[in-house]
Amino acid sequence: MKPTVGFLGLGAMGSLMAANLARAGFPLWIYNRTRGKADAVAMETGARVASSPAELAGNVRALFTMVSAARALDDLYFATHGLAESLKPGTICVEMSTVGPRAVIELERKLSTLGCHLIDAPVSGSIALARQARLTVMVGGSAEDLAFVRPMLNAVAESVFHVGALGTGATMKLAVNTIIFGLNQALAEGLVFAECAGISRKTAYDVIENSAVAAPFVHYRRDAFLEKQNIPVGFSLHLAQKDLQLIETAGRACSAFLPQMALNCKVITDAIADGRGAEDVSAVANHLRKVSLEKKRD
Ligand code: NA7
Repeated sequence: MKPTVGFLGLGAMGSLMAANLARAGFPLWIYNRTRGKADAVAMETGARVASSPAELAGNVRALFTMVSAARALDDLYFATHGLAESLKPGTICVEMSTVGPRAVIELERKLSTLGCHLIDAPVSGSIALARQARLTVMVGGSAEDLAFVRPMLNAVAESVFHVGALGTGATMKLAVNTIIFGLNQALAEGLVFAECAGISRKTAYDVIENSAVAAPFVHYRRDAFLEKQNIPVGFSLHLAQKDLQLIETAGRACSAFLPQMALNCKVITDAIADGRGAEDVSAVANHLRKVSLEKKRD
């Protein structure tokens, strides 16, 4: 009999990951602040919906959190009827959001007083990869705790890396994201440069996608950059700014010199000030188009 697991945070990524855990045969309890999303996952998977994080905590051997920010994590654990009210000693808590190493280490300090174990296991990969259970997971924490949850991580991921001690998974995720934001910025810039010189956007993208820089990111962001209709926001500029601020803090803590990150942060902050915060990160290209047009008029 597989151990019963819990999953909290059923947003765009979390709902797909929880469904894959259920598909792999793990008895599953789920919780989401907005109940309707949990009911939808339950309809699809047969998972049991907890009425509070506390109810979920009392029923599981391991639990997974996938939320938008450290504040959300704090609410799930420590608000009234939060996880901390009924976590059993020995429960393994797996933190999969992008919250940075400081939040993870702070959380571990509190959970250790309850006799619970924490590992950080953020993910890299698109919504499509989450659906196909082909994410990459980077883990910080003890090898023993990882061994216990590895079959569960294998249910959502293609690759699971043990990076090192607690917090290193969270840091590694930020290192990957600083490259993602660099790629996003470079792609937007190359595209807008070509367009300003009179080359069609589609032609420019076709060339980039078949050139030496054709990383998987360039392929799966094609529709977003070519602005096809009805493409959902994959990753908002507000979320990108949150991640870049986490990268800045974590980089400063270890004296890493990150000039590309600083520039990407500035461009994204300018795009948000221009009213684009809720748009997809590919909207950086629209921001560059607008500034380029203004320069042309000057
Ligand atoms: P989404 O789709 O924006 O989902 C965010 C989830 O976080 C969603 O379940 C939210 O619940 C939950 N959330 C946000 N704030 C809170 C608070 N205060 N309390 C409880 N739950 C909360 O994000 P993704 O699934 O795409 O991504 C999640 C992580 O992966 C994130 O760290 C990214 O950086 C990468 P709601 O449904 O709004 O009630």
